[in-house]
Formats: sequence, C-alpha cells, structure tokens
Amino acid sequence: MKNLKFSRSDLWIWMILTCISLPAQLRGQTMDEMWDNRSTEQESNNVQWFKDAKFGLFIHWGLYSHLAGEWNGKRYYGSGEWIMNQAKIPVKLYEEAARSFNPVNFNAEEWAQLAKDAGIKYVVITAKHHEGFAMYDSKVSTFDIVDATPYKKDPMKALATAVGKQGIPFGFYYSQFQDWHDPNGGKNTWDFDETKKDYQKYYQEKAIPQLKELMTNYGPLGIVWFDTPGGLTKEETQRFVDGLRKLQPKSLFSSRVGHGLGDYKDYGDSEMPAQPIAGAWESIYTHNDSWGYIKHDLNFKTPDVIIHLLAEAASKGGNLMLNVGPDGTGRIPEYSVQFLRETGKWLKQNGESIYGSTQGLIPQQPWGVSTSKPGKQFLHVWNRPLNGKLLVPEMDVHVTKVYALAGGEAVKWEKSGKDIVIELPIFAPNAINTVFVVEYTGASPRYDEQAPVTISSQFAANNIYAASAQTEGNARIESLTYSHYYGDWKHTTCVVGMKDSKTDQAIFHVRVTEPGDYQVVLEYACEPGSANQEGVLQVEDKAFFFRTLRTSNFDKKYPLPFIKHTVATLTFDHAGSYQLKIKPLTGKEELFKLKAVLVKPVAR
Ligand code: H79
Repeated sequence: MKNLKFSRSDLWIWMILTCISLPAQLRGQTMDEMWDNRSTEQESNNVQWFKDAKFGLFIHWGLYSHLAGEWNGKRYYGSGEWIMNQAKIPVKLYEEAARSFNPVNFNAEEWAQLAKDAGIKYVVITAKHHEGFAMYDSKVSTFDIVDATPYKKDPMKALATAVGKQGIPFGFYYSQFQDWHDPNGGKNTWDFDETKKDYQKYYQEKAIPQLKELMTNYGPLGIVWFDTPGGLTKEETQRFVDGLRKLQPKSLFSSRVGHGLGDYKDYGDSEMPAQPIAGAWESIYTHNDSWGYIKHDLNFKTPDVIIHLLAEAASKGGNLMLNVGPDGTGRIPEYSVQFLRETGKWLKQNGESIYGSTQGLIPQQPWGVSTSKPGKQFLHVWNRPLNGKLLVPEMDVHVTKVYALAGGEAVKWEKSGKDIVIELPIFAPNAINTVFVVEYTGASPRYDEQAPVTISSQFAANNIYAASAQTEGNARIESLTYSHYYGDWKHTTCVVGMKDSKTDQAIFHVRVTEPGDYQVVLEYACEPGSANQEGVLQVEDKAFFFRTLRTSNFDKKYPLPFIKHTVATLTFDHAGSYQLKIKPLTGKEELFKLKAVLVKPVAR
C-alpha cells in the first residue's frame, strides 16, 4: 500500500478489517454493499485539516457512565456503554437510573483546557450512544439529560462553546441505527420484538430529527461520527448523508455512516493498520479497556503506550483518536488527565514530527518509526542501539543536517552506501520517544513496502511481523479480531492458512546488519487440531525443524493467546540479505496462526 491512491486492494483490506471488527448481526449490511471505489482525488475538499490534526480526543459520556459498570450489585466487565445490553436491563428500569444522574462536577472549560494541554486537535463526544439517551437538550425525546435528570442543563452546549474557544474543532458521535430505548431502534431484543420494528420510522422520527438538532444548535461542527450502520440501503444512506450535509456543509462524516460513504475511514475499534495507508484515516483506541466509564477498570495505557500509538499512526499516515470515559459526576479519571498531560508535554517539544506530517519514508525499524515532511524525515527512537549508532536504511538522499528535535542539538552522521548512520548523543535510556530530524535536499525516497526487515544485534529483540511476509500457496495475511471481556476488541495480523507442504509458505526478507549467532522464536496461536504438527524454518540451505505447541481455539468472544516458541539457534555468517522461509511438513491442518518471528542476538 504505497502513498498513491486507494487501490482496489486497499479498499478490500479496509473493508475486511472494518467488517470483521463488527459482528454480522450489528453490521446490518453485507460486505459488498459496504464500499464503493474511491480515490484520494475524490476526497472531500475539507479533509486536509483532519489529515494534519493527527491527535483527536474521543469522549464516551452517557447514562452508562453513571452506572459505572455495575447493575444490581454486580460488576460488569468489557465495554461499559454496553451495560444495558449486557445486563438486559428493561427500558423502564434503565429510565429510572436517569433520576439520580447528576454530573455536578462537569466543567466544560476544564475539559477543553485538558484537550489543549494534551495537544489534542479535535474532540468528538457521544451525544447519543446505543442506549438512546441524549446528553443534550433534545426536543425530540424526553429521554435526555435536561428532561430526565436532576442536572437539567445541556453539557454539550457548554462543551461545544469551551472547545470552540480553544480553537479546537468539535464533533458529535451519534449512534444512528442502534437505539435500545426506542421500540423501533436497532438491537433491543429484550424489550421489543425485532420483527415488528420499523427502522424507517426510527430514522424519520428520532435519528434524523435529533441529528438535525445537533447540527443546528451547536455551531459549526468539525465531525459527525456515526457508528454501527443498519436499516438503510445504500441509496437511503446517500440521501441521509445529503440531507444532513446541507446543515453542516463543512463537517466531515466518519465512514461508519455505512455503505462506503463518509469522508474518511475509521478502522475497527482499537485497530491499527499493519502498513501505511493513503487517504484520510483514523485509528481509535480507548484509554483503559472500556469506552464508557467503569469504576473497576483501572487498566490505563501509560504515556509511553499513548505516544508510541500516536507516532505509529502518524508513521502510517493516519490519526489517533484516544478515548476517555468521564464518570457520572462529570470527572475525567485522574490517570486519563495525568497521562494526557504527559502526552501533551511530549508534543510541546516534538509536535513538529507529528502534526501536519505524512507517513515515514522507510518501514518500522528495531529502534522505532518515522514520519516525514517535505525535506525532513523524523526518526522516533524508543529503542536505543547498544553502540549508539542508529541505522537508517535505504535513505538515499542528500543529507544537509541531522539534529535532535527537542533542543536542536546537531548530531554526527555519515553516509554508508544508501544508508545513513547517526551517532546518537547520550539520552535517557528510558526516554519515551526521542526524535531526530534528518534534513535533506532533492527527491524523497519512495516508500518500499517490500524493504527487508532489519535484524541487528544492537537490540535485545528484532520483531518481524506477519504483515511483512511474502505468502505463497494458501498462506495469507489476515487481521484476526477477538475480545477479552465483552466488545473490547483486539486485532492481530497473522499469516494463516499454511497447510499444504508442497505449496504453502511464508517468506520473510531480512537484512542482517551484524553477523553472529541468533535465536529464532516463532510467536503464534495454535488450535488443538493444529498442534503437534511438524514445520520447518529454512534459512539458506539449512533446515530447522519444529513441532507446533498447542495454545487454544480461536473464538472472537475470547482472548487469543500467542505462545513464544524458541525453535532454533542459528548463525548468520555474513551481514546482508537473507530469506527466512516457514512452511508446514505435515499437511493436515493449518500449521498455526503466525503473529511474528522474533530474532534475538545471542551475544550483545
Ligand atoms: O462506542 C464504542 C463501542 O460501543 C462501539 N464502537 C466504539 C467506538 C461499538 N458498537 N458496536 N460495537 C462496537 C461492536 C460490538 C459488538 C458487541 Fe458483543 C456485541 C459487543 C457486545 C455485543 C460480541 C458479542 C462481543 C460481545 C458479545
């Protein structure tokens, strides 16, 4: 996937990834209906600000935040905004919960200030999630924060104003099809008979009128973020979009409006594409395991994880929108506040390498990732090579200057063939992400998606991910989707389908920078039926045999554990190119689902 247009195959990958992240029953439309063929030239002309923004803040806030993952004294795990569905709470009882929802600690200015401090460039908040509760003053339904709670104010009004004052584009999430409160809304099967539902009536009488309120009463919107489409044909969706566009001609619509429409693409929940992707796109992750507040979910991503995710998305040409879940009193969890501010501190010094950048010119390296701007390549270094010499492979450009982005200190470098080798200054070995800038003149090198993966003894481990495999026969690369608790999706790209010993194999092209002894570890998932089969790793004329170790069945409702199976110690006797070939010998069942090949130097 090069930096050209959306090719047919990009769209397929996008389509498959998005579809597998939403179960069929929620998709409400077939895969064929999902996407049309577009190119970046057909992009909405107002998409550039979004491509430059790189870092968005998602906020899930609703009546579910007040329930906080508990119902009838029982704790629920997974996605907190799904509690009504998970506990099958009847509409009448759910309505009662609103009577004690009083977010008196909500302070719009504080939230907007936090967004500013964190270096956020757009904010999207849930105006109505699947539960059907409007977090704003709606005249369409009384199931809203003004009519149904003691709070009686419209927090969306205050937030739109406060975020706008900070100069940050503001947007609404609106669940356009699912509505568990409305007899005709999608997916409440415990109160309402699905066969008696009239989705058209729901769109005409609730979703469209509410969207019109949101798109009329809250000033100019940057984004309208839809989710889980259903109940409309492609033509109907087009009319829905066209009608709403008239109210906010400049607002972007997310791709989850369905049927391939929308102005930019959203990947599945908590999903990062494996390779750079052209066009405008966004990866969405939540700060802990839930989108909506859960009292007992304290599994917050640390600042280094956030900063690496942000740099990784930018290195592939896209945005990260990170979600926080304020509680029922209106407070953003303390760790979210703290870790967002840490991210903001890093961005204050290093923002130039993120905002307005485009994908890196070279693939991920053992030291980190890269982003670029005309005449500049930013190196995001979070693994320091032992000898302090940073290899930037295949950067065949006329270098004018290399320096640390924070502080601007010049650093020594030399050209070695097509590579650049940078003499790193001393910096804290646990630094989250130290950015170096390579300034150059002349044409930029073309991103080579077939570039070999660097294997170096300067790093404790070199990870060769499945996405870089060349696959033969029935072997193919797939993004596998599964969850831990409930709707908290995880995605891992694997080589799957290797079965036939004559035809099927995965080939990894690597470049070894220091000869020597290395250990090879295969990281894979292996279903019981696949266990105990023989496979072979071939490197040049040497064969290293192994037998697969059983892990578990693959079921999207459960975790998919991967085993790290050390299969061989081998010697690369010269520096340079090698191929690591992995194939089955038994030929009964799929060998395994291969996530990565880890190559570890024996002596460092
Ligand atoms: O708002 C967040 C999620 O609530 C929303 N998207 C993000 C941004 C979302 N809506 N639907 N989905 C995600 C897919 C959810 C699938 C599920 Fe399930 C169905 C979760 C619970 C029921 C599959 C079946 C997983 C657990 C049971």
